[in-house]
Amino acid sequence: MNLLKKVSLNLRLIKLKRFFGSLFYSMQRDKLERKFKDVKLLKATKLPTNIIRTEKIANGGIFYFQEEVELEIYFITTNLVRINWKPGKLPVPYAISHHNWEKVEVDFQSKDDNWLISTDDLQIIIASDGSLKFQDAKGVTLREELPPQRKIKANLTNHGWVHQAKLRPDECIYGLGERAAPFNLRTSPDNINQPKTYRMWNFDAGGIYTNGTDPLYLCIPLYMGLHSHGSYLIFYENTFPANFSFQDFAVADFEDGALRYYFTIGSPPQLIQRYTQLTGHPPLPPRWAFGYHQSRWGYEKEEVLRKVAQGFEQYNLPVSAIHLDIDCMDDFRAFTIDPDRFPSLREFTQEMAEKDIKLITIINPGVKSDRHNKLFEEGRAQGVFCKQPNGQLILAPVWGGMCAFPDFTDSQARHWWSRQYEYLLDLGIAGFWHDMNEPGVFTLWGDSTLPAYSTQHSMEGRGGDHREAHNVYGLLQAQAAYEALCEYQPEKRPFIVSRSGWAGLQRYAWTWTGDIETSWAGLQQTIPTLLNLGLSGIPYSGPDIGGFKGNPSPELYVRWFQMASFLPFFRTHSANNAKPRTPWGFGESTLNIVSKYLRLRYQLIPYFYTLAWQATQTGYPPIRPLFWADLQDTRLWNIEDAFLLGEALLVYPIIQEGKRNRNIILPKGRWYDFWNDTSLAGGQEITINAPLETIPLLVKAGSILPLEVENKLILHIYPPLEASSGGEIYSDAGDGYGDWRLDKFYLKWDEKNLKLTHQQQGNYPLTYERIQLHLHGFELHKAIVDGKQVNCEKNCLEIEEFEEVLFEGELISEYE
Ligand code: NBV
Repeated sequence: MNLLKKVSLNLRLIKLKRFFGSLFYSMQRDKLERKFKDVKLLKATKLPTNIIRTEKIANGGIFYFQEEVELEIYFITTNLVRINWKPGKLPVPYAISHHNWEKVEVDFQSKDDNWLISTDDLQIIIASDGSLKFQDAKGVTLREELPPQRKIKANLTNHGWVHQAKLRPDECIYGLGERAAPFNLRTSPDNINQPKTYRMWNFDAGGIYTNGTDPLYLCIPLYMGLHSHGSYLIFYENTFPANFSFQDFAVADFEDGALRYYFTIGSPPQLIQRYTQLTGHPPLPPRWAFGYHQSRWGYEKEEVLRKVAQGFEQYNLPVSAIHLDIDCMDDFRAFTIDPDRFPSLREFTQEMAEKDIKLITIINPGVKSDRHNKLFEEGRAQGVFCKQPNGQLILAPVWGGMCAFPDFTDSQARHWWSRQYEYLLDLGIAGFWHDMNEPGVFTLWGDSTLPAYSTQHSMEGRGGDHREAHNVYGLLQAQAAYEALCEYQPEKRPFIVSRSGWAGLQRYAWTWTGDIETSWAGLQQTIPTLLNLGLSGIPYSGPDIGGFKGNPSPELYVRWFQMASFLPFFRTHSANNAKPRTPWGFGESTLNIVSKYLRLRYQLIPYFYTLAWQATQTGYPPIRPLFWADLQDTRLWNIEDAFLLGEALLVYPIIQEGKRNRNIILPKGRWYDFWNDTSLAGGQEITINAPLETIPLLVKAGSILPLEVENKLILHIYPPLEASSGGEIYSDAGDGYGDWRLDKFYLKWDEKNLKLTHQQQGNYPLTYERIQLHLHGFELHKAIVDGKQVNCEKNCLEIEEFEEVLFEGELISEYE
């Protein structure tokens, strides 16, 4: 039999095996679920009736209603409150990273028929029927909640809660984690691509998804409401499946658990800041992570990877990481490397390290159940896998056939899993890419995950089924990996990418937007998906450049690449049946364009890195919606085809085939066209040219944009519209936890001249040989650096460290 025939026969056999595995599993799952599913029908929904007693407690109060319903209000700070309606199983606090809050002065009084509980910043009016009104310090109502409904089953057990709030006509809704939906999640009746209900149930889209697919891999029961009276954020600390919808009312319908939520008011940046104070700030990633990542499902052997790396060398293109998909595993067994295809991985990682390329490997949570699989035998002996109520293992098919699944809600299982990373770290693997961790399994029908009722979890010892554990499965796997990397490589910062997750994932991992379809619609969907992830506290994400399944046209690839060069996670990836996708794979003219953006991205790394440092302090995502720049301009509330990168850059990608210009709305202030310095008045709507080689990119007046070119730091200075502005650059060794420095810059008008002052904090030495100052929108006549006149040419001057520079000249004031 010739090789081709043999391969195709093998493939068919594998497919057949998979088919029968999935069939068997789907049938067995249904049988199990029939046995354990609580089929007693919903009997009634009950509302709290009257308040029969109240109790003042530290930081808040408790309201006892008839019908055995209890409401606890607890102020965590003066503007962040935790509300808990009972009864209902309290959550294991997986999302919460900060527990020791200070005492808050709370005022507690009855007023007419209502109760009022307040701090200096936030007041809550509790009516005797259980409806709540949230007001700011001035008494402006920001949210009105209806009395929550408690769902009761025929056996009188609790069955979760339905929570509703009135939405204002102009109110926009954002968040919910990862969604293939419009940026504003409020249902608009005429948008057919919009889900009417958003499900909270992490879901493996199974190789492809498009606009309107819901749910996706990473759901977070959090949303932000923005309307003409202000904005607020609500985060439900409940991991059970739920349905959310936003028509006239915001409805959150949970299948079980207590109705427990955190609520805060303020501007969107303040909301993110408070939410990430509660659930954790993202740690600083290693600096190389902001470089370019090349990936493909189908890099089958060492030689193929070597060729890819050589391609980057040959075309003189920078690359920071190459990802190894499931092709690198030995018989799809977790934490193994195929010895035939990667015979000397240790030497290979070293060879790549010499070229400054890191290798990242995929990790799937399923452990192949096979007596010859050491990991499986060890895990079984230690009792770390998920079980059925009768103690038997839950097995489900993934790549390697029937697999057992570590119960990451058990700290011992996490610890056991953590230990497994050491082997690959020791081989020189620099980071890990967690896939299929919803967890996703192969089914022929029904939900493609573990049985919801019959899979038992530890939930840190207190017990629970998969309905409760499912949404935190990926989060806790990421925690195990993060802790492993901290332990085994304390001198390095972890780099983990996780497809699934929940509130708090930002503490451990990046994510990517999974198997987005290769199409213009897929490109367009990426922006709202990333914006909503950012507003859900997840700052680091990006799409498969070009889409996962299918082959992008050169034009689609160029436009996708251009956009992605301004996104935190900058990675090309594709399915195994797509053509190999590299910057040089589309011909010379595409290569010329793409390499220009690749280089620009590397120049922008000091800017990305500074944004990352800022995220460690504030939780702000690098990618932000346009309203971040001016909340008062309601036109910006629905913009979903553009984004801000930090404070300084505004990116208006081209997301339609054949388009060579596009309409843009500029937030207030003044903006400069990055490519030609044209100065544009904020607030206006204009058309901007975008030939194939150009992505519309604008810089805000007053910015100091740091670019790194070889050993030079170029500060691009855009004069402020107001009297002054400022900027900062964070730097350190790029990895580890050593010295750092923060260079702060201030720009100030001194009549017609512009003054730049510089202050340094921290001890890390400046590693650049030279600093170039490049002025835009200003005709430079003379520059005086720390009292001495310095040569300047074409609006540029080169200096070393400085404290103060006076730029004499004139603002080029006319603008379009
Ligand atoms: O491991 C294969 C793929 C991976 O390339 C992709 O990025 C993941 O989202 N993985 C999904 C599993 C197979 C999907 C059909």
